[in-house]
Amino acid sequence: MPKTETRQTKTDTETSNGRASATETRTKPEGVTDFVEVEEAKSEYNKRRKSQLELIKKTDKELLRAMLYEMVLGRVFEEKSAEVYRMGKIGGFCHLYIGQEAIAVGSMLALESDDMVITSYRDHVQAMVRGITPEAVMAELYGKMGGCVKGKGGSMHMFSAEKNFYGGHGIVGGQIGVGTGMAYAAKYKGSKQVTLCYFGEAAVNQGIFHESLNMAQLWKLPIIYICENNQYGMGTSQKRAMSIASVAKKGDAYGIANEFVDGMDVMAVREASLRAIDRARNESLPTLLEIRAYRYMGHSMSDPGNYRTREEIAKYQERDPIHLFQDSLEEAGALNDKDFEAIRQKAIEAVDKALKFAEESPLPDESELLTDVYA
Ligand SMILES: Cc1ncc(C[n+]2csc(CCOP(=O)(O)OP(=O)(O)O)c2C)c(N)n1
Ligand SMILES: [Mg+2]
Repeated sequence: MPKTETRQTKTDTETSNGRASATETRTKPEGVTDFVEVEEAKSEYNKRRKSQLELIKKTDKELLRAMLYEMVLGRVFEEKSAEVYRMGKIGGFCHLYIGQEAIAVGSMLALESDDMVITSYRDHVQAMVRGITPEAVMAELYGKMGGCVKGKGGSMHMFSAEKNFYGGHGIVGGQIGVGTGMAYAAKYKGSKQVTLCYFGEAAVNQGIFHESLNMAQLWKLPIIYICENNQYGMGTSQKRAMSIASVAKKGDAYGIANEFVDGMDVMAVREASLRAIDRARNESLPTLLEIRAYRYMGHSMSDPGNYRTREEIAKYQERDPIHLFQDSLEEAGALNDKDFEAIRQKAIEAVDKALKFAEESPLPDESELLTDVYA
């Protein structure tokens, strides 16, 4: 069991979400992540930094610019979503992606446009990286007609058949089975499409993960299972819920190629994704990627967050994926301060435009109530 540590705090000490603690002493909850893991990640990153800078120098500048833009857009979009959610403009559940941007960007910008993507409810940024406009995502959050599914799905159910983005699923792990079926269909039709299937680490404890991986390897399906390990399933730390810490190694049980990836390093995510995409497209074989990041915000907007400390969050934020990428781009001489500012401004303008669109978009007409509803 993880160590439990008690320490003295002042009465006005706050929990991670800003609530005052009532007691003089506070017990660190079991399973709070040890900081040592951040230190290890830092030292590994330093070891591969030289080769990463070389890689950046060889990468197309427009692609690097697009990667940074999508990460910044995702961050600004989610910050704005939190703001308008608190104002009561968005209803229902709302799960933010802040801290995980490098995963969506590093993996999806390595795909071809006819490849397929399926994911969980933490889907706003993934939808945008896949090409659904910020306007259509924001209007969907508002439940308006201009949303990508005309306001019927809301935060958890972004979808676009045109962009081959197949949701946005609320049942933990449900998309793993559906994604496996999508990859089976692609193989059956000989379409050469690759499927990217995202899920959180808490979904890995479910049967559907194991059944799907078994079938994918047995039937040699062109799929990449991406476990976005943000280290928490709602308020439960992975350490309290999983007997073996490595998600990647679970792939060994089914003979699936697997890799652990630093999810704060967008170039590392891209490289691992390219290897897996190549395996899927050219050998019709699955891969399991465990991409480890950290969820900065609560599980959803209604999470009080009193199961972890501010210090823990701050420690992970030292390796912020956007800052790490900017530093590398600058050091490699690929982009400069002016470029960063221009990218940030463009993202702010895109989010402002999306917000205006969502505000002005009409609510769905009553006639929409049963349109496109199948169950
Ligand atoms: C089958 C099922 N069980 C429980 C829930 C409630 N639930 C919603 S999100 C969640 C945690 C999932 O965590 P993880 O898979 O790590 O994804 P993350 O939210 O961290 O992205 C749970 C238990 C659910 N939606 N579906
Ligand atoms: Mg999680």
